[in-house]
Amino acid sequence: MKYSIFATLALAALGQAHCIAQRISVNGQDQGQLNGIRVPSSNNPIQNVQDSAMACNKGFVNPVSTNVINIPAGARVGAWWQHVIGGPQGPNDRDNPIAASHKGPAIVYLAKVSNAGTAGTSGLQWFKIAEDGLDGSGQWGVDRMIQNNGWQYFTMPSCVAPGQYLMRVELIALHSAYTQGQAQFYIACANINVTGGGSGSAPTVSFPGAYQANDPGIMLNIYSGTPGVPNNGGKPYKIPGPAVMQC
Ligand SMILES: *[C@@H]1O[C@H](CO)[C@@H](O)[C@H](O)[C@H]1NC(C)=O
Ligand SMILES: [Cu+2]
Repeated sequence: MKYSIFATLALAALGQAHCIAQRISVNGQDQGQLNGIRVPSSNNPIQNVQDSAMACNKGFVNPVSTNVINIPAGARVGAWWQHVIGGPQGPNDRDNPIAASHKGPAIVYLAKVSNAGTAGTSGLQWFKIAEDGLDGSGQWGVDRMIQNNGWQYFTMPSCVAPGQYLMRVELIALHSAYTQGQAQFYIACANINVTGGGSGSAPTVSFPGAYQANDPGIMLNIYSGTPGVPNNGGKPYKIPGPAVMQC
């Protein structure tokens, strides 16, 4: 039964068309592979919004980096996503940095901690510092990450209070999100020290807790309009979570 073998392999390949955040850049300076970031060893997404791994993922590469990356407030920051740790999975990997089917937003949160290198990830209060959803041309945050060769770029708000934080970078893939529980959450947390900055504030949330399985930005059919066009039927997309910090 050659056909069924091929079909099974194809499905398995699709099922693994995921990604892992593994590198941070600050104002164009690459901070190095696995440095200052808690990187999961599996590229499988989290799908249960109540999973404790919604904070910072789980199953980290060993040893986990305890280095802390200095980030000036106002800096242009990047998080590098690739299909597997190290980059593409083999030559001509069409699913690097992630399968193009995986449309959805790119989001960043911070949580204040006393020691970013060693802080635990439960019970933290997270505020949102950046989000990139669906634009008027039908492009998603994930599309922009792919166009930037895996870099999710954002700005560290100029008014963030100086000090140490966990920085939670997140992509949400919505291609199957028309079924509850099928949105895919890709998450990693970096250990950072914000320098400069100010005294800005923003609403905080918990992970898990901030998202519900039936949130309008988590359970929806992004193919609800023109068949095959993942633009949410031309309607605005509501990015999940609280409002972004404003300075
Ligand atoms: C954070 O930055 C401040 C200001 O530059 C510095 O004094 C402090 O040592 C840094 N902390 C860490 C953990 O890097
Ligand atoms: Cu996937």
